[in-house]
Amino acid sequence: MLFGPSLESSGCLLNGFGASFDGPSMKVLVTGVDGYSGWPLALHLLARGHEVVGVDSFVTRRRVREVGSWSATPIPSFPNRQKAVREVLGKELGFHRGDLGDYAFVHELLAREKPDAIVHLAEQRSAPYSMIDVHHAVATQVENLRGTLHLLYAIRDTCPKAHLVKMGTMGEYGTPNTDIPEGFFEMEFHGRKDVVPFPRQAGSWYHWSKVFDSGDVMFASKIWGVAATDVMQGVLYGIRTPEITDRRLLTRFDFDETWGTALNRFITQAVLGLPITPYGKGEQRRGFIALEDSMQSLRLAVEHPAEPGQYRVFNQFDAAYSVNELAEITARVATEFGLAPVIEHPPDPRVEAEQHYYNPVHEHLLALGYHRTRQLEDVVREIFHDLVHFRRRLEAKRHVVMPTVQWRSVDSRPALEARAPPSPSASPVGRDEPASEGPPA
Ligand code: USQ
Repeated sequence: MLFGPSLESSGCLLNGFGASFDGPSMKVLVTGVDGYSGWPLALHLLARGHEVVGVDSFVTRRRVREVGSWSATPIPSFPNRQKAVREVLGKELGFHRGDLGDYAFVHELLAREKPDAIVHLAEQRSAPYSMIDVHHAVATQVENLRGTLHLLYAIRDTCPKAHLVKMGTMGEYGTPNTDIPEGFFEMEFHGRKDVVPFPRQAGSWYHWSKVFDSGDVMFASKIWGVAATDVMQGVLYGIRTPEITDRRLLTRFDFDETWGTALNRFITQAVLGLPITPYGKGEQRRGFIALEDSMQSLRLAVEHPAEPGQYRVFNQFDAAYSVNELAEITARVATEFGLAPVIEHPPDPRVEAEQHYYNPVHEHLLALGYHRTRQLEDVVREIFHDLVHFRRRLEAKRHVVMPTVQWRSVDSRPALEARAPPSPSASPVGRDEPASEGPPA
């Protein structure tokens, strides 16, 4: 493994945020650095003493606008984000604006930066977005696979020792009526045994793109010796990490039906006085992990790299909850904020089991020293606290919260476009104006 110059030895000292890494400092390329988890990951790795270079095309900003929404937290332009990192953390965050769909860009990026590790988060991440119509399905699969393949080829040709940490999803496995191992299991068939990838049964075009991606990374590892960690992450929730000590360092927080994840949406619904919406029976169980603990997990993967030619899989979540349980916790905490939420069960717009067995194994990260630091209810309280502050930004977009994208029926594009516009009185005013939410000029 190649290591970049130590930031501490070059005089770039930690600023009191988190413990520094006692191994050699690494140079980490974070693709999707402008996103919900890319941004706090960059902050976390910088605080640990690593050198971080980010890359992003700002496509998430554009696509959230496409569905008529925005982040609850106002997001500064990227140059202003870098400036805030400099002023608050005393660190330099490198950055390249570009699209992983452009192979010349990816090749030049990796040839120039020669990172020790690449954390690949730059993918279309929304299942509902991928289910809108044929164009969104194709864009999701083409872009996600193309970006990963471009990275794999560029790693082979420019930095073959780099460790690729690729963001996958627990949703690749679906909800089989057996325990779910971490990537591989021993299969016996007609009297013969082998260790093989556990079957994937994804539940959206988006989740299938992740399955195909995993196959590509596993294959590149086999033929070229790429060191790879494939992270099967559960559903994220949360708004803060320890490095987010200043308003300018906030990460984005999506809450609309297309981009928001379940718990983040439930809390938004409670703040807005909308019904909390566990779909169908609400007994769908998923693995969940707080944003802060996801950062810890990704950092552990970076600091304990896979071996050349090794393809390893981490099931990255803390605990499984049903969406009913999340709704109940949300409703309980909401009352502490003087809210009176109601829970409703709209018909499930997705095609998924609404009651099922769910017991995935998650041991690999624990073996690397992972420990849960955030309890669900504390994070729920923290999100409420922040969202009450950003309430006007939520109010302005209340019409994009309830579900319209349907998995089983006709294209959902007309339903999305027919959503009522916000009433004039709900328009945002004052300090939460979203003027800075666009890409930099
Ligand atoms: N759900 C509700 N009500 C809602 C929203 C969601 O009951 O208002 C349910 C869904 O039907 C689903 C569960 O909550 O059963 C999770 O849905 P989600 O929207 O929070 O998460 P999902 O679409 O699965 O995707 C999210 C991220 C994706 C990541 C995935 C991890 O958007 O990037 O890969 O979580 S996992 O779910 O483990 O596959």
